[in-house]
Amino acid sequence: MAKYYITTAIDYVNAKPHLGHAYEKVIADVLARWQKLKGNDVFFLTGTDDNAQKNVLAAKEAGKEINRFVDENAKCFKELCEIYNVSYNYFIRTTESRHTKVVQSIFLKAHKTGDIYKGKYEGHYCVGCEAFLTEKELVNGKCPEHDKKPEWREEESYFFRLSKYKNKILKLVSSKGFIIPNEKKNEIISRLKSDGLKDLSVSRPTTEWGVKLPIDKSHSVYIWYDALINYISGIDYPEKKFKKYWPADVQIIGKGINWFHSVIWSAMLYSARIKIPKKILVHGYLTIDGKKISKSLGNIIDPIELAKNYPVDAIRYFLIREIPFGQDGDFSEEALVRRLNDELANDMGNLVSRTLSLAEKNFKIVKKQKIELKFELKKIETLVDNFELDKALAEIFKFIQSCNQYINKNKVWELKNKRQEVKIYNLLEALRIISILISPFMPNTSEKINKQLNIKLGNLKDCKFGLIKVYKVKKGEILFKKIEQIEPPKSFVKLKDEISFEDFDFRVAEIKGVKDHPNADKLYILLLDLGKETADDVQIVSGIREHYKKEDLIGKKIILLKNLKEAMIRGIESQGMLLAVHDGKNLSLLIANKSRNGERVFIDLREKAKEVIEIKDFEKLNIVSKNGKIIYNNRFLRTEGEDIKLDKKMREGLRAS
Ligand code: ME8
Repeated sequence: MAKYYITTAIDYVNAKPHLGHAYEKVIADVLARWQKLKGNDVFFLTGTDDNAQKNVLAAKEAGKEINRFVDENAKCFKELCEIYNVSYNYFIRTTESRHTKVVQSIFLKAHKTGDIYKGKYEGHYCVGCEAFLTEKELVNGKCPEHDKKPEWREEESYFFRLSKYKNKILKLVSSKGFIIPNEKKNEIISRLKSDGLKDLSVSRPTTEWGVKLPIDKSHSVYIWYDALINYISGIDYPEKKFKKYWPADVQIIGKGINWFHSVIWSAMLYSARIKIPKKILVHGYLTIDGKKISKSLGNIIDPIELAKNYPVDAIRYFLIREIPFGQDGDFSEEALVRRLNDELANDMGNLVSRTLSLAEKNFKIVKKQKIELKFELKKIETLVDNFELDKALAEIFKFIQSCNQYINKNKVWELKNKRQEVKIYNLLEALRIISILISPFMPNTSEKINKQLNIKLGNLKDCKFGLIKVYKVKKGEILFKKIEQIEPPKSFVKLKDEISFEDFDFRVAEIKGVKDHPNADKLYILLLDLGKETADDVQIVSGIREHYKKEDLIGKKIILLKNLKEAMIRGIESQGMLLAVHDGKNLSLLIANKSRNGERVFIDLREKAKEVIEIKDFEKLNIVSKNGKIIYNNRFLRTEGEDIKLDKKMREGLRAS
């Protein structure tokens, strides 16, 4: 019995899981179950990346204490595994002390070898990637993965001598079969050749969250250095389990994190004198209308919700069958329903149902020597071993279709006695074999077929005709119910507003001057002082003339949406808009009289705002008044020194506009 150690990436818990996460875990599960079918001793590790800074930011945004926040989200990832039948052996969380200890010991090892030194780092940091990006990696100044402008960071840091391993890594990644598929291998080789390998900053001068640096308690370990180590801490490095299972046979990851695994992880292992994993298996992304499904892009599909609407096996089948391994694949409910109806309900469901109906009419079906059906086991095995899982499924379904043709061609339902029994025995054996072959892909369905056949699931070596001597079957429920094409799609696709509060640049602005608009009697032209940062005064056109006298406005510190696209309003340029609430009759400005001119208005986060906002974006933002104060998502809008208030007494719950 050979050992087989398989891992997935560990997921950030800054949000709940999305279908992309489910996709990766299902791939890993299919491979793990396939190896078990072969009789191998499998260890399957998955888990969560708890220590990331972006988890901290997300907790703040949600107004939750960080430990509670990561616990709650990690629970959802575990739940995802349960619902999707992901047969992991251990679910690692990087907040576990066993992990912390291993991270610190690997860091100390590298330090001892002379692979760690202190320096200073400056560069573009993308919190989405949790990585510094080079100028070259930016597209129009933005991170292409998250479509966001990175922050500029300058900080003291400990460095890992990644550069020292350049030649070793180049040789490793060029070796056959280390990175699969080939095009992902070539990407790494060409990046290594064109950019070389610079030393890597592996600490951050913060102790807010994460693993403390064992040599300097004022720093914590850089998230990727920390997270990658889960693959060995999850099997108790350096103890018995580690000795048994390491090196990993396959490490499955998405294409965006190939560099971290093929290059950085390998160098870390070289430095610690630990063996390198055998394979890095890189899958593509699940997309919607060609766009990567991700929290940052906001086009989330909640896999747990999805599984309430469709059988989990149908989703597993769809994910594997639809997407050629290594490529991106689009998810749509229509495509899922089509495959469910055509391939699962029609082809497979009908075969099972027809065969069982025929067989159930007989008290028992006894072994017959005449074998009339065939399938390509070797081919299927080779396809799975080459990770061409979509093709392997297609091959299994070819066998299913051939069985359906066999029933039709021979009109089995019309045959009598022995002639019919031969055919039914052939079909029952085919179903038994099919149930084995599909078991890694659709474990629930395989179990249902076995139950009807009244047998136990076999191993891969049992995929041959003539093993069962007597069948006494009992027809069960149909495997897959057809689903009417749904129009419009069900509501599980949660398109979050494309825009979030942090994209809005709200500033405190002092009213310096007020003029009547020459062409409109409800409008004022306001001159605003935004403090030192904005040298010139900002001019806006505003419809508050009916509600405020000019002299009452001078000196008020109002809230300005500064990055609103400039507009011409009745011939006068307006460079933003002020916030107010209006109940249909009265209007009150939002004010912050104690704040500095130009000060940013925020909830908790103070990330940079978007370059330009469209008015339609602003209309999606639900900022409302409550007790004279202003809230967004149950949180008070504020500046550094005060909460934003209403200038006049107004009715509750008015929306800022
Ligand atoms: O990258 N389709 O976490 P993560 C398919 N914590 N796969 C996707 C995907 C999509 N739309 N979006 C993400 C991290 N993934 C790190 C990993 S490992 C030591 C640390 C994949 O939650 C992604 O490529 O952003 C990765 O393999 C996994 O889901 C977790 O992504």
